[in-house]
Amino acid sequence: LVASMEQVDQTYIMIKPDGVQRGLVGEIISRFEKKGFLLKGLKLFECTKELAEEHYKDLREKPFFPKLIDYITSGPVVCMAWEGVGVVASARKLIGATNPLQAEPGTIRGDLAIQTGRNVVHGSDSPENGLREIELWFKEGELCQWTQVQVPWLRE
Ligand code: FUP
Repeated sequence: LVASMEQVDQTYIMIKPDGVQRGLVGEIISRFEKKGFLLKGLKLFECTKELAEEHYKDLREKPFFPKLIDYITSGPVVCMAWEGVGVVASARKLIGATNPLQAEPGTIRGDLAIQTGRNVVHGSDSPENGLREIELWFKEGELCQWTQVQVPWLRE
């Protein structure tokens, strides 16, 4: 079976405070759900400054870093862990470019946002960061080990 030899990855997806405030939670979750990935974890969560800083530690030298931390901690976020073959790159395609004005129509940012500083959603940029971020945002016991009923017609 070719499928069983493929690497199953996990990605951390987060609806940022603007997405929650604007009532886009269902719309955004729905796009990942309809794509067919496996949902492993989901929670509404108010994150601390420390957690936001750890999450975005690679950007700490950037001039926009303090504003980014204020934004991410300005209200509840929705944390999600999604699993599947190719889920990291595919989720980034569903999300679209960092600057929503450059994001293609049909992507989440392309359809729902206009500013980089209010781009409604985060997605891990590599399988390594997917694992790192899921570990950072979820506690043990918050992820579910379950198998999806094989949806007819989703896979050959
Ligand atoms: P992405 O992987 O698309 O989330 O983009 P980055 O990791 O480069 O940036 C993370 C977040 O920093 C963005 F979602 C928004 C913020 N950011 C700014 O506010 N200004 C910038 O010029 C770049 C990023």
